[in-house]
Amino acid sequence: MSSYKPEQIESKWQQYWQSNKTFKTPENHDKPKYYVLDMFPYPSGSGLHVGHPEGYTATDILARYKRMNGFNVLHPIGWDAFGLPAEQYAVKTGTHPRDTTEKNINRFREQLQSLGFSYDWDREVNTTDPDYYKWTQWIFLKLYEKGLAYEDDVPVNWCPKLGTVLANEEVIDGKSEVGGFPVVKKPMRQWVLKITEYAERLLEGLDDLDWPQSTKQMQRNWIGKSIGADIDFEIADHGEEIKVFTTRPDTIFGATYMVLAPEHDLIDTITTEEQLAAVEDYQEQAARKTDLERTELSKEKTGVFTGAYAINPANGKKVPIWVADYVLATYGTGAIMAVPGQDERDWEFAKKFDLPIVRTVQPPEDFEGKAYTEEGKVINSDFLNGATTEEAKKQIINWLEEQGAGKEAVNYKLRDWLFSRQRYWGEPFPIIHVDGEPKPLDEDGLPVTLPEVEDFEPTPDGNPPLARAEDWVNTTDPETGKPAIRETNTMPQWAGSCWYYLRYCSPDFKEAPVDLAEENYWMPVDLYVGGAEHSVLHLLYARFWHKVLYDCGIVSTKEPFQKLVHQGMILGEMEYTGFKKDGEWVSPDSDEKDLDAVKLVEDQVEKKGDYFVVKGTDIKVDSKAHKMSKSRGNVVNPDDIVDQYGADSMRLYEMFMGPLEQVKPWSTKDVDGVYRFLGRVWRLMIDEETGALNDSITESEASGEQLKALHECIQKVTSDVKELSFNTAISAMMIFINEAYKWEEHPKSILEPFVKLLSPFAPHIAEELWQKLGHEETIAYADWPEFQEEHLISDTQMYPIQVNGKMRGEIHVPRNKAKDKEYVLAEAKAVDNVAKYLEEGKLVKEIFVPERIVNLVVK
Ligand code: ANZ
Repeated sequence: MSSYKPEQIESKWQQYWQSNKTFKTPENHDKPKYYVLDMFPYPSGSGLHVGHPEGYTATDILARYKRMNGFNVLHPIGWDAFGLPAEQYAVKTGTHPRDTTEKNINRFREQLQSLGFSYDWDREVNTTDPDYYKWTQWIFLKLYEKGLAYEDDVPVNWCPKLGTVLANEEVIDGKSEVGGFPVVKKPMRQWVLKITEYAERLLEGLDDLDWPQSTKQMQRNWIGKSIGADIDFEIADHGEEIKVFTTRPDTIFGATYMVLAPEHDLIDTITTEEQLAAVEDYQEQAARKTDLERTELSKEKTGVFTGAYAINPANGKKVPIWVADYVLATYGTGAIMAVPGQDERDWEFAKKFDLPIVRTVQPPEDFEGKAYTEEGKVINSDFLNGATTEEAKKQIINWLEEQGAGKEAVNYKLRDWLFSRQRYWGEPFPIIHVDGEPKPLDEDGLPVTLPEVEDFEPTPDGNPPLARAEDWVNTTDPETGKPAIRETNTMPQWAGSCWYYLRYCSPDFKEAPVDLAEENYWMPVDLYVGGAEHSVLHLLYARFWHKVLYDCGIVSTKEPFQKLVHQGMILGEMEYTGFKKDGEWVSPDSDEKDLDAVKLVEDQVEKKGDYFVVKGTDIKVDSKAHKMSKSRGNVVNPDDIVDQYGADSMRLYEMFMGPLEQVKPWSTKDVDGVYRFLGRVWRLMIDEETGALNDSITESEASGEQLKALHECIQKVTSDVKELSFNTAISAMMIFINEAYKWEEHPKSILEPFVKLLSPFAPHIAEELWQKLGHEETIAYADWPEFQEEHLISDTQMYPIQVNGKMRGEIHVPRNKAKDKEYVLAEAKAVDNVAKYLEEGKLVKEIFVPERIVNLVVK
């Protein structure tokens, strides 16, 4: 019972923490706070994967470290549990998504508890719990009240044969992924959230956030702000105008034709009789393509003439109006002025349809390209000639404003957020329809709970599954008693994760999604850790809702997540492939043909320089780690690792693999390495036979050397934890333990601080050792060891001893004698290997450099 047996220690401490509620969040606000948050998991049917504990261990270390540093810590977890997999499983098996979800959550909870994470389990949230989604619905009502939620006919992917709407990913080359049936873009009534109204604030808010630069850049690109002008082109012999958005108003004299998106409203009114059939035919074809297919630069341009002309306001020239699908209905105004001289797509199009090309920027002499898209000197542009692009933009905008033909404009790529899904397993909308008009329910009508249905598929007429629950759908307006129909769409899975971090601040609050006093104290989140796959959507949607809640006075903070870190993906074990020719190993780079590939295991290869070779040879092998996947058979199950090595080893290993944010291959052999390290920690303190403290552990005073080793470790671990550099912190602890094994005595005053340093990483073994060292209280709130610089200075000074400039030995003198020339020289001369040379000749000179070196010159 005395050697290191994690299975006996770990469940004991997990039970202790649970029954003592060790990690209950303090209710008071009288200490500084630290809110450390994990992206809550979707409880899938396959349980935790090894990527989960990576981020979760990192945040747990911080949570524990901060508690030991006197902070009130909020470290919660919950479940993002609405979503498609549970619903698809229900369609297949008839099992209600609620049952599947509950089962999966129970499994996830057990797994997380078996890893010893210090969550406050009293604050668990579950997005599918009516007590939770009541508030998701409540926030929707706020959005509705503010005019930020509206119904619109949105083009969706409609598959008539399957009778359903499909996601973009489910459509391949205009056909359904399942069955290969034609899919068309069809406008359908949907709920949309006006995120575009917050585009500028979502952009500005990024500046002050401590987030990875790449993530901020992805958000900026997604929002896609462009500054330019809106310009009105009059349609010849027609009362109407075409409004275009352009980022290059300076090129207007080169606008030789115009293009409308195939969905543009004006097409019907301006197309001439002769062109009507061709235009309608073209519109139909365009409806079958995705935006990506339409705008790809390499795709052959297509289009059709409407028969109508517009007047270029700059020079009064008549230019033809075309319809082409490289212009998207959803960006800018859905129409462009085409400037083939300066725009590549317009160039391709003009060449194909033989439209005029006028350059308005002077290309350099050696320019051989087609459209010249850079800036430069303006040409062929009347009063703009000679100006730079920058100047010309200002001049033409002023001129257009004077003429009443245009104005400066800003455009965003960001689109309003399509917020409804034709699914069962999501939050119902708190909306009824009375006389065909949407009407929000009152707050006291919440939550609108999901009705029971037997069949989770959409109905044959394309309605969501909720339409089957007729008793639920047909209701009355609580205000007037009139018959009403409930909204049968549900919210997308993003909804619940837009505000869960707020619920944790006051999970039982009955008046609002969050108690403002608690929000005031806990928010913003000080550290948020989760996958980089959420760089755009989740993080943007949550920021949007947060800003709306700020405007409603529900929260006091403008941004939810102050610091963000993405953990790197964990790949499967390295896979090695050697190559043979006629039974002999050859390098994969060799010129030989028809090599036989041979799978090798780790023991058959070794690292040489930057690559791996067949063990005992210089012959290179291919080495590569792949994403973990069932089909590849390289999935590591965290449960197996915990069973075999214990949770502390699992935690320590995942932090030791390499920098948190890096992509890293798994290596079970290295798990064994950290397991052995923990075994060494254990045996340093515990007698293998009796299970009691070793005799070497004493109350005696620590030596200078011991203090130095400890304080080096404290300094390194403390600064590394602050920087989330956990792998190097663990190395520092390993160095300490190696040092400690050299000592005969182990003062408690040295070992206790070390156990504290270890505790955030490997909390179970730390609690056990802490107890054996004589403490009755948990280590979770012990004071973090304080680093004292003075101990770093060693209490001895080393002098290298040279004779005639050659190194002949070294001495260690006590610190208080280090500058004592006579003492040091006497000690130096007494070294056997030095004395030998002194005897052979005559000492003519003694060079003494204090605290550096001794050199004796002999003749
Ligand atoms: C004339 C022009 C001349 C343009 C030139 C570019 C270069 P960003 O920067 O992405 O905002 N555009 C506008 N609306 C469009 C739509 N609905 N579909 C496809 N293209 C559209 O791009 C703005 C530019 O993209 C606009 O400026 C317009 O072409 C085009 F030398 O107008 B430009």
